[in-house]
Amino acid sequence: MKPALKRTLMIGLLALLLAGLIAGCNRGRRDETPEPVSAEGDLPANALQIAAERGLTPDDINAALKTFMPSGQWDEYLMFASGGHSGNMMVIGIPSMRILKHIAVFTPEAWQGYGFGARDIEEMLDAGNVNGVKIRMGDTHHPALSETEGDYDGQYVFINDKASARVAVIDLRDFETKQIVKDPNIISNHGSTFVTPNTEYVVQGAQYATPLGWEYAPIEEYEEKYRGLITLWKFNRETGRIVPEESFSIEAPPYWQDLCDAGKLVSDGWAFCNSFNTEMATGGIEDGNPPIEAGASQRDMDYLHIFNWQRAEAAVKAGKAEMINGMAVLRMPVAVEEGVLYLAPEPKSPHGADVTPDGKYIVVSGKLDPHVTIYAFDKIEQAIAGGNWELDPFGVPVLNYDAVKHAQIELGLGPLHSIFDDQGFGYTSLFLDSAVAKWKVGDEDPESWQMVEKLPVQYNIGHLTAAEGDTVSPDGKYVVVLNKWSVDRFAPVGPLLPQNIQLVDISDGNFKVIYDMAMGIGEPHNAQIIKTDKINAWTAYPEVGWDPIKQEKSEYATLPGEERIERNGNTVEIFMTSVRSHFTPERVRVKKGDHVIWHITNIETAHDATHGFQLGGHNISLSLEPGETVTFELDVSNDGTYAYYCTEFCSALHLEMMGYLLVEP
Ligand code: CUK
Ligand code: CUA
Repeated sequence: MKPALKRTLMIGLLALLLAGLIAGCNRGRRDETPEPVSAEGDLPANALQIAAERGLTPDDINAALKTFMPSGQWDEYLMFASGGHSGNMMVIGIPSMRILKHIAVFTPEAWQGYGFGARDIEEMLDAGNVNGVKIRMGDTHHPALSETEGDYDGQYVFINDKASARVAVIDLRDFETKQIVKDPNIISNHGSTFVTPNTEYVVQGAQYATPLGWEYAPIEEYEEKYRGLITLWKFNRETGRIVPEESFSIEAPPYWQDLCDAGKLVSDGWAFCNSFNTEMATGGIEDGNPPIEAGASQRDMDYLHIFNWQRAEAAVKAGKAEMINGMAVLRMPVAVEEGVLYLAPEPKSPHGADVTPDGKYIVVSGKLDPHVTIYAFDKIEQAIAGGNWELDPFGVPVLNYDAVKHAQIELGLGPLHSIFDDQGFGYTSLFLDSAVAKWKVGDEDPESWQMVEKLPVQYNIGHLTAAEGDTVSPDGKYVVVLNKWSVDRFAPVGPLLPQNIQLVDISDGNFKVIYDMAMGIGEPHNAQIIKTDKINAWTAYPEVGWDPIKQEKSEYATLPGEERIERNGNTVEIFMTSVRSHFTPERVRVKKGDHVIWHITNIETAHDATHGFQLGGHNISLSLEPGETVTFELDVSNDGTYAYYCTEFCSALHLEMMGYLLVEP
């Protein structure tokens, strides 16, 4: 037997042994449930004493009992929260509020080997570059779980980057980002991402208007040249990718489009985006104009954008779109002609637009109006059919407000976003009041829409979310409020404070905060909460030698015994394996000036047997999850002696899991 093969076999055996040991002690959920307490109250004798010593109130004890997760037990729900200007996404267990994962999306993240050398990931991130500028940050706002018939299906999650108008696709088999697409015609998005009920499209509304393609135009020509945009990114569920060639945009007036929501059930085929700054203020305080925030808040009404994506799709297929910077765009006059785009007045500087679970009503919150305004979808249809509109300065029909407005509920100051439970209640965040308003979702009778009660939260709530709360069948049980300020809620950590994410118990008529969670790694804007058992995540990649970006076996997969170093002129290609506690080969010799292509396959298949790889002095950090093959490339411009080593404490001999890169002068 060749020594190399013999060594490989020995290492393989050792790995199997260790894998067995680990699998034996790691069965996931708690499998031997000790006898639970009985309802008659056989609590440990010191329970009340502990509570008294800690100064806990009965409410505190109740909250602790509802959120405590026994060791080894799984949370009932997973919350996908945006990470704001961290550019990433978080996965948080509910009700424990434990952070389970920080998913790297737009911003490099060394722990996950994301954006530090891995070639496929660099290529994916580069697809989001703008005009040749390498973009390695983002501002994520609205995660959207994929849906089937208006219900979360647990397959994918999407999220936007507001700063550069990009959208990312994350596959929930491995919770990793697979694709980033850049809108070629806008530079900021905000009404993004929202999916249509069968994830046919990922909806993206723009925000700050620019000329299409963000080319230069004097700001004095704002009304003529600047435009808003709504993009429908076509999603292919089989390939798990957005298909830009089948995607299209709808040109809109240069109002600042804000949040969007897709219609569902009766309103399927339609989508709704509100807007602000229909004043078309552009600032210029230097030139004696009102400041932007005042200029953009002068009118009593802004416009809800109501658009039919199915008609838009048909018009694009009929060749009525214009190609602009490689994207099919339905220009405004065509969109109006085809019955694709309408507006409806909405009070005043609105923020959230949320469709009720039955798809019959659209709830709009005006930041500067104490009400939420409810539009009835059937009234919108009637107004459209009856031509009950006037034209805005861009020729877009503005439906008669009184004809489409169904009800208003006075909730309090600064209403932003709304979400729903399973008992027929809506919940709206009140930013200025620092409170959540609970209200009755009514019916055809406008008087049936009623305020119920208010809950103070700490402080300045932005979004709120509920268990499956924006699907056709909300679960109730929990509302999570995502507060912007935490001020005095946590021990001091310097001037930059965490946000305060609070869990609210809404089960059985409750309406109480039961957990404060400091979010110290980003500012979550929106979040969505899905039942944990809808997620079918892999524990290891399906085959050893897996390429997670292509989701198929890699052409560079290297199995034990196939490790080698090949030289071709100045190019050196390394085929390496990793297994507890060993990289093969252990010595890599190259010459200064060589181009190195380095493939590493983690040949482990055991649950959690991840290795990391960092190479000092070269900015290389990889995560090698069980079965994964990763490639990085390097121009070795400095001679010297470098250590590479495993960064995950994977075994007792983890510190020995290393090797030398020897660069000869
Ligand atoms: S936004 Cu941040 S609180 Cu981007 Cu949906 Cu309202
Ligand atoms: Cu592999 Cu540590």
